[in-house]
Amino acid sequence: MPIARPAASVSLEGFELRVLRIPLVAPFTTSFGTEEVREAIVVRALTTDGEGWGEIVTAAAPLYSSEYTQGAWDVARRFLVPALLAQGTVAPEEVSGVLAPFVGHRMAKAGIELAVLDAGLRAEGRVLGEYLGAVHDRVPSGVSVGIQRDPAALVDVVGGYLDEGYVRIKIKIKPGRDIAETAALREAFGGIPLQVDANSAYTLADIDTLAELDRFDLLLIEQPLQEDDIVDHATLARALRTPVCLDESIVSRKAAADALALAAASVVNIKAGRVGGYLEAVAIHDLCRDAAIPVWCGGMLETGIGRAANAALAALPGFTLPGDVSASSRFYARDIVTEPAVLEDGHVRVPTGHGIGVQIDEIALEDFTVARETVRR
Ligand code: OSB
Ligand code: MG
Repeated sequence: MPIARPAASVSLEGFELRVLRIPLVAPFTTSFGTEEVREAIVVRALTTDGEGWGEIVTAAAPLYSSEYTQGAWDVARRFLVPALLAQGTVAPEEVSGVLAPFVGHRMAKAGIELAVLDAGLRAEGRVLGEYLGAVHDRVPSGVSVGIQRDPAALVDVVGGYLDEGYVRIKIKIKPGRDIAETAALREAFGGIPLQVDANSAYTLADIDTLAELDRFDLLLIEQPLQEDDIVDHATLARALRTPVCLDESIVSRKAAADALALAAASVVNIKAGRVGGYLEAVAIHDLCRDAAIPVWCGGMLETGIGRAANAALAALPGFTLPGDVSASSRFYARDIVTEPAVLEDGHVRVPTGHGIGVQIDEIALEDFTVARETVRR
């Protein structure tokens, strides 16, 4: 369902941008590298009716996608923020149109749009989940597990998450760190809901290895090939029994429609940052729902800001698979919101406060800030 009732327009006075560096509880290793610190940009929209918060989910280096923190910082302060401030008054639903002339930079746009949306909803006393069309008050929580030293270490780490109550395990894989890892988890934990994420580490030349995964009854394999390999993903999908899910490739509703038309994916991971915002994410949810394609909510190691908004998004009816919507403690010993998301019976609550529904811990925010700039009208 498209957004039923638009949010209030806001009269913009400025935007505060901050780069944060928040230590992770443990290094997070994927096929493209290891992160020990989360570098994120927090956006504070300053309006005549109060503030709104958003998060730009870029990482320090352009390894997952072409976006990265310093690039997002530059495009935000030089182009995106000035374009919005030039409007003066803007409705949250108008933000993407105002920013559309600037090509790409979807994560930067998404974080700014969320700040404006949060400001508009808070000013009206409305809740993000209800605004987006949420139909659940809590969502099942899956966990994304990085590549470990060896399969035995992976079994240990996954065992800990299962003990905590996570209802679905996703492991990162790459060539040479795939079959033995998956086999070890099946051996140790039997038929748990399990999926793998390759972050583009394979090519069609690896089709035999990828077909070996078929014997493990995985929920899905996420993004085995490159971002622009839509036709190759379709070829691979025909050769595998394991459902192919796309992450990196789905950068917009157009990309989603094209992937579905080519049968390149039978499941879609939706990340608001990757697609340019929560409204675009809802549009992709809607088109996948119409096409009977299950979706789930991906994550980008969000702080409590993005984590709250992701829980709201994941509560829409088409999100029929558990998402990477984990507790704050999965990544952080200390978060920047006053009530970080916790795991309750394998689920995370959809916030019910106004806007994104969480309050900023200004002391933590200050402690993690490494750069800041305020751009005013
Ligand atoms: O591919 O889903 C991914 C984190 C950073 C970049 C890409 C990905 C991920 C994750 C973590 O898998 C998901 C989370 O935030 O829990
Ligand atoms: Mg992924």
